[in-house]
Amino acid sequence: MKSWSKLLGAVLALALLAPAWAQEEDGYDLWLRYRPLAGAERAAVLRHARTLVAPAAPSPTVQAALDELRRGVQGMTGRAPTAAGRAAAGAIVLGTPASLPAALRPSALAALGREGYVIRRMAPGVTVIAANTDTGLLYGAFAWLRAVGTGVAPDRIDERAVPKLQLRVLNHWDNLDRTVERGYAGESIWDWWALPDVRERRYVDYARANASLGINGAVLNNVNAKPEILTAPWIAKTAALADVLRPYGIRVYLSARFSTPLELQETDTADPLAPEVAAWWRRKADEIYRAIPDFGGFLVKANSEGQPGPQDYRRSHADGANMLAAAVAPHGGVVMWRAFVYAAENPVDRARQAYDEFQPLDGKFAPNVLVQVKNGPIDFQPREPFHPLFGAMPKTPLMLEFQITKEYLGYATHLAYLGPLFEETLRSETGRKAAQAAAGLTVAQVIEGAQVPGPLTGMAGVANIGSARTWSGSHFDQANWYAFGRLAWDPQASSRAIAREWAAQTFTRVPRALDDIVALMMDSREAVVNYMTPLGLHHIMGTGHHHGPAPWVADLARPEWNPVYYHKADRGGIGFDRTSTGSNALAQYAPGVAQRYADPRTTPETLLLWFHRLPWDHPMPSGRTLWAELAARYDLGVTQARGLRTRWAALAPFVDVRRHAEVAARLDVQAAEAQWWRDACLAYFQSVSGLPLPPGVRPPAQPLEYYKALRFPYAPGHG
Ligand code: BDP
Repeated sequence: MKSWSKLLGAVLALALLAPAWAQEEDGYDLWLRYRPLAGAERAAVLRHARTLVAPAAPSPTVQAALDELRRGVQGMTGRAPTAAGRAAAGAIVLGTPASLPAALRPSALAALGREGYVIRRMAPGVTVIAANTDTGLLYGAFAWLRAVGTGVAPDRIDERAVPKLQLRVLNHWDNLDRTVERGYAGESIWDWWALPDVRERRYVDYARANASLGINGAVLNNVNAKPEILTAPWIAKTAALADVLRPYGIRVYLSARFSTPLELQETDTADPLAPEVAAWWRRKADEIYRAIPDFGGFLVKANSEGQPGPQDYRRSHADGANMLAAAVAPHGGVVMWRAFVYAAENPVDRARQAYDEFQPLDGKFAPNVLVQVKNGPIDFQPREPFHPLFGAMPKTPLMLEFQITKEYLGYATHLAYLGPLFEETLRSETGRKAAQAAAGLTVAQVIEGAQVPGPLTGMAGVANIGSARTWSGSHFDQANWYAFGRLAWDPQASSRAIAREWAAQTFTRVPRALDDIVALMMDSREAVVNYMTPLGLHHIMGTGHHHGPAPWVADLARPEWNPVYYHKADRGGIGFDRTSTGSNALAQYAPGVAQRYADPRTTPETLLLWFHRLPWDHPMPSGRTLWAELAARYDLGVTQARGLRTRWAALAPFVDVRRHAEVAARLDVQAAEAQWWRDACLAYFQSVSGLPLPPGVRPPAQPLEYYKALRFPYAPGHG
C-alpha cells in the first residue's frame, strides 16, 4: 500500500514537473489551460487564492465564476481554494455593492455599468473582484485567471475594465443539417438533431471560452437562413441552448429569413407593410420570448445574394428592419440588419452598392435596429480599405462585422493571425467627425457610438468554431476567436498585445519563445496578403469554394462574381479605377480620405490596385515597375510563408510534441499553397500583360493551363 502511494506520488510529481513539450495536448482546453506553475509562482498563487468568498446562495453565474477560479487554481497549483464565509488573508472575495462590506468595496463601482469589473487588493492579502452584476463578477474571475496565466504576480493584479461595446456577438453560419457555411472546423458545434434533450458538455466549454473574452451573444444559425428555424421544434432547441449559455452572460439570437411567414404558408405575402405580416412577426416574437425571455433578437440578410427581402415588395431596407424591430421591441430585442447587399441587375461597382443603398436611409431606422456592416466594401478579403459607411450614417448605430473563419485567407490550413487585419480596420481614420468634435473619428470610435447617442453598439464576428477537437480547425485559429473577443471588448486594444496574451496562455511564457511566437503571428497575415492579393488586388480566388487562385475566371453569370471584374488586367495595365475617372467609389469616403486615395502617389501601396488602374510600367516607390513590384510581392509572400515554417520548427523545444506537429503540418501546406498562388497568378498576369517575367523572377513551376484545370469539388465549407 505504502509503496503504491509513493509511486503514485512520484508519478504526480513527474506530471507536474515534466517540461511542457512532454505533455501531449490536443487544443481542446483553448487558452483556458491552467497548466501547473512551479516554484515561487506556484507559491504566490497558493498564498493569494487559499479561499473563495462569495455572496450566500450564489446564482448560476456566480457559481460559474467560482467553479472557474477553482478549476484554474487547482490546475496551476494542484490545490483548489476552499469556500469561506469571511475574508482573511489569502482570500479572493467576489461581490457586488449589495454583498460587499464597506471596507472591501472598491470606489466608483457605479461607473462599471452592467458588465464591468474591478480587481483590487482591499486588505492585506485580500483580493476583491467587484462588479455591479453577476456577469461582471464572472468576467472579473476570468480576468484574474488571465492575469495569472500571463505571468502577473497575484499581488500586482489591479484591473478595472468596462466593455466599450454593448453587443459582442458571434455569428455562426451553421445550417440545420449541421453543415457550416465557410466552416473549416468540422460539423456545427450545435447537434441540432439531438437537441433539445441532449445538451453536450461542449456547449458549456464554449460558453466558458466566450465568457472569458466577454463575448455576450451568439447568433446560432446561418445568415442564409431557413424558415424552419422559427418553427416550434427549433425554438425549443434554441431555448435549450439559451439555458446552457445564460449563466455565462450569453444571449442567443437567430438569423431570420425575411420571407418566413410566406414560406411557412402562414401569410400570403412577406410585404413588411402588410398588417398580416407585421402581426405574424409579433406573434412569432411573443412565442420565442415565452420560451427564451432574454432572447437577443434577429440577424437579417435581406435582398442580398438571392435572399428575399423588403425590396421584393418595393419597400426599403428600413421598412423591413423596422417591421421586425417593432415585433421584438416590447421584449427588449434588437434587429441586426446586414448592409452586405449587392444586386445582380446593378451595373454599378459592387464596392459602391451598400453605401448607395443604406446611406440615404440614415436616421430612418427604429431605435432598436443596428445596421451591420462588413469591415470592407467587398467581402472579407485578405486586405480591404475600411467600409465607407463607417462615419457616413451618423444617426444610425453601426455594428461592425468581421469574419473570423478564414474563407479568403487559406481556411484553417494557413496560419493567418487576424488581429492586425481587425486592428487595421478599427484604427482607420474615417475623416468624419462627431458633432462639435475637433478631431476625426476612427472606425473604432464610430462603432463605439461617438456619433450616435444611445447605448446600442456592437461588433459581430463570423465564427470559426465547429466540432473539431481544436474548436477552430487549427491551434492558431483559436487566436482569431480570441482576438475578436478581446477587440469587441475594447476596439482600441493592440493586436500585438492580444497575441502575446493569447500565446502566453496557449503555448508558453518562456520570454524568448513567446517573443518568437508573437512575431510569427504578427507577420502571418501580411504573408498571406503578399502571396494571394498584394498591392490591393482582391477577389481573385477560386469559384464557389474560394480555395486557391483563379484570377482568370471570366464566365460566371454575374459580372461581379468574376475575378476579372476586380483586377481588370490586360495589355494596358491592371487594377480597378475607383477614382472620378472610374466608378468613383472613392467619393463615398470623407473628402480628406478621398483626396488622399485619389492620387496613386498618395494612396498606400497596400491599396494601390484597389483604387487605381495603372500601366504595367507604372514606377513604384521601390524604383521597380508595377509588374516587377507585383512579382516581387508574390515572391516575398512565398519566402514569408516558408519563413513561418522554419520559425515554427525552431520553437519545437517550447511546445508539446502533438500541437507542434499539428501546426507544422499545416505550415507545410501553407508554404506549398503560397507557391501555388504565386505561380498561378504570375503565369496568368504574364499571359494577359504579354510581358516577359521581370529579371531574376523564376518562372512558374507549371504552365498556366495546369493551374486553370485544377478542380476542388470537395473543398469544405461550401454547400
Ligand atoms: C460571403 C460568403 C457567403 C456568405 C456571404 C454573406 O462567401 O457564403 O453567405 O458572404 O456574408 O463571404 O452573406
